[in-house]
Amino acid sequence: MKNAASARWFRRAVRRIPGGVNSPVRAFRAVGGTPPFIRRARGAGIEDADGNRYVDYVGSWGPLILGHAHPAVLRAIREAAARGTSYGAPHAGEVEMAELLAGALPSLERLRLVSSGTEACMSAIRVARGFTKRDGIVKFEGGYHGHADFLLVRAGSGAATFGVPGSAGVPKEAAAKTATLPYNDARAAEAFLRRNGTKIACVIVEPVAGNMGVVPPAAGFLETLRRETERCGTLLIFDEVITGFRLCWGGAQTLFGIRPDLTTLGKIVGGGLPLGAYGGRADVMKTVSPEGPVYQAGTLSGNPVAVAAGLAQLRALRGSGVYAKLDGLGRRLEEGLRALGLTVNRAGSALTPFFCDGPVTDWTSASRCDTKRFARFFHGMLDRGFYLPPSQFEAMFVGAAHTPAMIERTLRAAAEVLRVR
Ligand code: KE4
Repeated sequence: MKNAASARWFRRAVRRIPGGVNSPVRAFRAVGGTPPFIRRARGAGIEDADGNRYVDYVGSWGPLILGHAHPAVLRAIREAAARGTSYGAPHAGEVEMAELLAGALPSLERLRLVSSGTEACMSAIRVARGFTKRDGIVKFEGGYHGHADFLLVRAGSGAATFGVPGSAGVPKEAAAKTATLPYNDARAAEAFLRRNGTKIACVIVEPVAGNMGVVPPAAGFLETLRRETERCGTLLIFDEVITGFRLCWGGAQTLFGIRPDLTTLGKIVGGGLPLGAYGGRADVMKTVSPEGPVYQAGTLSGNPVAVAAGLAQLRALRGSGVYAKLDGLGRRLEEGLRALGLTVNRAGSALTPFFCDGPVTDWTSASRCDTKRFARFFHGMLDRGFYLPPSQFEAMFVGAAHTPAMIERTLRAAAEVLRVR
């Protein structure tokens, strides 16, 4: 693919923006090369500054389940923007959004709209700490919940100990209250909570992990977290920023029949504009300012244009039967890639081809992947017009704009790449 225009833009970008990007993964550091600068997108297709076209399996990292520039979403954005882009005051749309989210996820008795998944997770954890008056939190290796200090934490010396900073700039005190446990290890979680539970405000978990590549929950894992958190008065937070409205209308909590105390949302609920949400038990959310003592705020929280985009996408999703179509396309892609010798994990329309032998069930197994082979596969696919996430540890997303023919073309390209690289 010719990339002179993207290369020019990238050279300008790196002079003013760290890594030339506004979010690290976009810099292609994990796969090498120059990231295409995208100039337009529609449906399942994106086009870069050099006019190259791709079938897009990133979908802006999950939000665009109906595809890029969906007509209903664009219309809603145009109409909302014509009424003003932000009021900094309550408006009807945020009430309609709150009611729609609560209707889809019954655990969301009360909720707050924010502007990103990071804000949703950061706020939910502050609420859990305020409600329980405890400081400790538990996350899982390979789990990502945005970039709040206390979440950028690596496992300490032993996995079941409190954490150490996972990023420069995070004070060790901020990490010291965060324990990182192995994902899908129910026994480790049970043992840790039995020993430390009375100090733990919350356990935050991706009910289907998406940030080590897609890793579904092992049988009994989520049920153990629910039982053990209940036992010690710790709040269970389902981070459904990826899984919310991705796996099914009611998210992972509906699919697995588990009621968390708090849920975080993002991505799809904003229809491609900045919107997140957190919420859950009414008694817990009563602690949020101005009703209660836990402060959380945001200039653009519940932004009317973002809410309009999100409502349009969710209303187009609701009852559309699209999930059956997405599952079918995802299954065909999974089976086709597996037939080429790859390990593939899938949850609905989110899937990851892993370049490793054996199953991928947690961070330890995911981290054994051959990331150089993945990088070669990534570029082979990009050169053939298929835009995959530029990291082994991310999810591919199939959306409503993808077609069976696109999936077949993708599989033919993959077979060619895997034969030649
Ligand atoms: P944002 O702040 O990026 O909107 O959401 C943070 C977040 C929270 N929880 C989960 C489960 C998430 O996956 C994310 C963000 N996901 C990454 C990619 N896996 C976003 C892409 C990026 O960082 O550029």
